[in-house]
Amino acid sequence: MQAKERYYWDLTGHLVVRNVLTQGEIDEVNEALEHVKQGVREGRAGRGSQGSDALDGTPARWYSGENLLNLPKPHCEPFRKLLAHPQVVSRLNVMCGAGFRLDHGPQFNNALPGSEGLALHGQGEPHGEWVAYHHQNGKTYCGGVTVTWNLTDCPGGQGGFAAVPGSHKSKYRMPRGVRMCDDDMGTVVNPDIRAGDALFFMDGAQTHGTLPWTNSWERRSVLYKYASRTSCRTGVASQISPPEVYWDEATVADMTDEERAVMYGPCSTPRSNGPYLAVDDDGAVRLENPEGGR
Ligand SMILES: O=C(O)CCC(=O)C(=O)O
Repeated sequence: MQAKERYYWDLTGHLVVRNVLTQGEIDEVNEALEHVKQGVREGRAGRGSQGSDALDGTPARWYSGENLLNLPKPHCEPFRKLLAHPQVVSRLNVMCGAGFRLDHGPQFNNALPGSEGLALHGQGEPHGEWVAYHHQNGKTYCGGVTVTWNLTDCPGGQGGFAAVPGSHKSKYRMPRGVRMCDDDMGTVVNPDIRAGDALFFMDGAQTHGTLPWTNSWERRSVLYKYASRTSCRTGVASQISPPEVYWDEATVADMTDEERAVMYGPCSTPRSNGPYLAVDDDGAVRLENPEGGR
């Protein structure tokens, strides 16, 4: 990662790297996407725009079938090639620190002309330490970074990814007009991104979302949701997080519910039914949500 890229990233919270894919590579991904088009679903009307006139449009369209990394060969191959692409590795090593990993995705956005936007979100509202950004002693760290591969042009100001540069350092609540993009005070940018460019953004730390797609062609963007080695962006992973799996049956056998609550494997549990502990006024440790993790 070049020093000037690092400067831009730290300052704004996102970065567009130009011409990462050749036309041949773009064609390869587009061809693979043709095989999953039947899995693209329209969301509920108004779900993304949340009543904002500025974000209004026809329902958003995301792919929701088999994981793109798990498609039958050869269709999974272009998506696997992007996963640990050298241009990604060299930057995520700086952005997230060594040992970053794919947390979820890849997700395919297939907006059609007139597709609605997505209300702005992120910027720590509520603060999520698992995706937060900080910098100290000349190093930056971000818990959650998304890399978006763009297979069609997204000209600036015509819809698609939008963000509030610098919002990852803001100390104040995002005003509703910014969230809804109907009174954004000029804070929202919709960067110019071309087919073959890779977009990196602080997914969670930076305020971001989507503006309605006003182009005459469809949007084809594939989003890879990475996390640093010490972050988890999704909740309890049912296969690997339970104490009996992360440790083993014998170690956690006969533990109290409170003891068991601290034996889970890594998970962010922000929106999941994970176990949380509290200390009563009399000093006793108890489960805040006795059904958590069950
Ligand atoms: O690329 C976009 O349209 C933004 C997607 C987004 O807001 C997200 O992935 O959280």
